[in-house]
Amino acid sequence: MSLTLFQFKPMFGLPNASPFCMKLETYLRLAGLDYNVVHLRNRPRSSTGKAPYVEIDGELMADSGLIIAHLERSHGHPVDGKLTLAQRAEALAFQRLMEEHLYWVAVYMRWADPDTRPQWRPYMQELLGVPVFLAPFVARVAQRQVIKTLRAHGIGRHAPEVIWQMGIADVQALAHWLGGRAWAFDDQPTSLDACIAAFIGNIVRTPWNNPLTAATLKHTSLVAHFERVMARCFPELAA
Ligand SMILES: N[C@@H](CCC(=O)N[C@@H](CS)C(=O)NCC(=O)O)C(=O)O
Repeated sequence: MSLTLFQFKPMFGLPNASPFCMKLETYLRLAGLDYNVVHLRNRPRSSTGKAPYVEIDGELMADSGLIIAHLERSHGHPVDGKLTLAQRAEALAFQRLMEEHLYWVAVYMRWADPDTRPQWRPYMQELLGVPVFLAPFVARVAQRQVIKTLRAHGIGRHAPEVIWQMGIADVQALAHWLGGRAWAFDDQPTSLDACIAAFIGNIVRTPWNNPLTAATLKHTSLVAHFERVMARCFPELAA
């Protein structure tokens, strides 16, 4: 099988500043699948217009969750195969908590928080690959678009302190559920561990202060879990 992963370039000492890209790449490493990486310079050319996406034997496929499900099916369930139906249900519920709710608080943290917006600008410029003289203009347009999306989602209609509390509650639920366990289930990491590490890593490795990062750093078991996944899957980047 030939597999090419199209994703953003690494940032913040993380494999990826997109939790979805980091989740998928972590899964590929847990599964021991060979892949090439192409770093995106323009908007993703996937059917959804989002990253990550992959080309598998000439076929394009988008969405980290659908890609993982496809790879699990076609390779004999190398990562999640031992999970019971009840564990799969728990994994799906937490995946949705992170991807459909916590994600939007993280988007707010990175793109829209009026207190720290200027600090994100140089990273955004690097990520979007725009020339310096265009950066302020592109930053304004991109931020306006993100703020519109957050309002359309609904979360962006709340006051900042409410948005932070919503994200902090998600992280707290994850921390309480994981407790002191090394992995989400049993004695081996699964795709849920990839997802947790991708979201927690993207929150704790944010290089500026904000209430979500500060609260997450207090959950030392979650931070240790992220570092465990990094040491196992990305030793070249692990602290
Ligand atoms: N459900 C998708 C979500 C992917 C996603 O939202 N990717 C973001 C980066 S974190 C993206 O490509 N955004 C570009 C855009 O919305 O234009 C997945 O699991 O892959």
